[in-house]
Amino acid sequence: MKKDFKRYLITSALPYANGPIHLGHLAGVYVPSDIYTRYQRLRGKDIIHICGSDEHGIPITLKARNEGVSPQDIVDRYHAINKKAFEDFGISFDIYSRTSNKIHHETASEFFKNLYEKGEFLEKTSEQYYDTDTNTFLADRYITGTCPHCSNQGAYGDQCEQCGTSLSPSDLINPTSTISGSKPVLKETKHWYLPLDKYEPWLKEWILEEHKEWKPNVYGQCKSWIDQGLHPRAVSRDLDWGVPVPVKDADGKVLYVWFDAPIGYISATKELTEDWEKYWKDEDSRMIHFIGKDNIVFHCIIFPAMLKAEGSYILPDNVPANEFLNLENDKISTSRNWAVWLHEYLEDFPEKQDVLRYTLCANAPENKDNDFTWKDFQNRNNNELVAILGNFVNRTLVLTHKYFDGVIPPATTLTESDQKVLNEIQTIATSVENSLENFRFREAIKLAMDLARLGNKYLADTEPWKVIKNDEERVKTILNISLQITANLTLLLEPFLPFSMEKLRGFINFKETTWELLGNAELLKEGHRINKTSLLFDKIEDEQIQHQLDKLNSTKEENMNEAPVTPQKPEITFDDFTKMDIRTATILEAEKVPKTKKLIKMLVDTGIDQRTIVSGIAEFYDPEKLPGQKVCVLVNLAPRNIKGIESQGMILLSENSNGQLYFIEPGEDAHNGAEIN
Ligand code: B3M
Ligand code: ZN
Repeated sequence: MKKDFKRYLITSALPYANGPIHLGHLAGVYVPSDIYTRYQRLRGKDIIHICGSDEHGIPITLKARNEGVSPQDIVDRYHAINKKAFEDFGISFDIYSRTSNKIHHETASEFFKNLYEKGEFLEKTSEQYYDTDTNTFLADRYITGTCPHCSNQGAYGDQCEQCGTSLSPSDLINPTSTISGSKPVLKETKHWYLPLDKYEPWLKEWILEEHKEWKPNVYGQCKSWIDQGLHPRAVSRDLDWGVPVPVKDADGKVLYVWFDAPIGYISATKELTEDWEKYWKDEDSRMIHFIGKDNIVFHCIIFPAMLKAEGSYILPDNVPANEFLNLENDKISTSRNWAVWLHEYLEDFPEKQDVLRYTLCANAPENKDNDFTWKDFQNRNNNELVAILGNFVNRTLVLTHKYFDGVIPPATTLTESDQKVLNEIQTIATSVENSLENFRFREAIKLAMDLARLGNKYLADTEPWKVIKNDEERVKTILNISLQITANLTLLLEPFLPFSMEKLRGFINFKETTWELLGNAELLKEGHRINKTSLLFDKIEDEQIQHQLDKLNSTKEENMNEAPVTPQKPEITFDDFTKMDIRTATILEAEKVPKTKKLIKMLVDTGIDQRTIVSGIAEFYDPEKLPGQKVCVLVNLAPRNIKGIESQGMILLSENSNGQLYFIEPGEDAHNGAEIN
């Protein structure tokens, strides 16, 4: 942060109101944004946290069509569900608005009109895919086909979810209408385009020069977009759901959802406060967008270009986007029901919101995709929350009741090590602050737990339960210090574990929630009375974890039974088959192809020769572990150039129902070059 800002404007990505929220959403966006906001609030900052439902776009209309209900029915349903889920998990937005609101339609409409009148748009008629069965233009997710980059057959018209490339419908090979399954035709239509190319020099300067402090994953994605060259981007769609394009001759056209959704942050602020302009238009305001990695380009390039074109708004100062969270080693997927839905979690673990918040933060996908496992969840709870934090607090409070009737004893004489422990509180607090200011939430929560570790160690070192037998004065001091640590914990952990800290404040009868008090060794005064206590956390048993794993396993089985089987290909002769020369081979060397997500380059011993083969398996195999792996290779396939490397043959792979690829493995003792028939 370069300057001292007067106020903070925090936005969290507006989730589409087409389905419930799962723990991937929570980990990637809302737990970090909530921790950050709560922390700044404790510091007394002027801060607002904005969110709401994204209720436009094809994700909504598709869902409505699939269910045979209206888009409004869909957004009403999921807006209510998601709003409640966020509340249940203590995600403390100042407003959870929605983009179907009147105020949003007006704001987005005005924004568009403003740019239109300034001549900021290009107006262009072009041919686009059209579904004649349903009379619909096929944009974005209304159209699927094969990705030209990775050959994924289910790529969407706006993005390939397998390789992450952003696409337009004309990039797709074999395009098909998602609505009717028919082959689309081309038809002329007019749209408005934001000339991103015009903003390229400015974006280069603003991001690549002035925001080198952005997280490497964010900066890197922006750089790669800018380096590839920016092009005008359509900001309208032929659709009957959304904000109508507010100019003449625009019947049947609405604003592209990614044009209106970020304006939703502005409309929600307007709805929240009459004073909205001071957050959006004053250079002393610091805007921070919390998002997942698939939203980076929209928040770092397109929305800033829109704001710049408008001219009176501030720009985001940081966009701490996270990577994705996987679940038990597999991509979270709504369609495959491979997810943990927040409302279901709360049914199984009532009042354990903080355990999930804790696990998701401690294991957040900050710099790379990460995996959530139920085992890790159990370990974090049992070995950290129960064994460290809960244990320390419980011992302190129980002993205070037992020896001093629940009244804070005086700290009479401090030893040197007592003083050291007290000083350490401030040191820990400062390091937590530093991590939070830099959006390093995993580090922050680990450091914050160090205070509980410190307390535990202090009790273990001083052993008040033994000392009580012959030196009650000393025990008074020990417990006084332990109680001060406990009170400090309620402040330090409040952003991370708000439910438990509220409970703990109740136990110790302490009301302060001011960050500046951290480090204070007299938060609880001598003579102050604490309340009755109970356990702060309790153990999660193996059976509870097994129950979750069983649920996921039954999902997996259902998916397996439902996995679509492609129809049989046209008949071939035996001769056709024998033309293929497939051999047993062994991988000798393997390395990732730079600047690709999926490709691994291998040196393979086919028994005939040693040759180079490139294969799209980097998501499933670690190159370091590949040497020695036996594989089957189609050796007489004509060489192909893949990312500038000549690939001489093809390794045979099978795919499971989750899209995971596996080597087809020859028998253990098959020698290199053995034919496979
Ligand atoms: N609804 C996309 C998403 O949920 C989108 C975010 C909008 S933020 C302005 O991934
Ligand atoms: Zn792809």
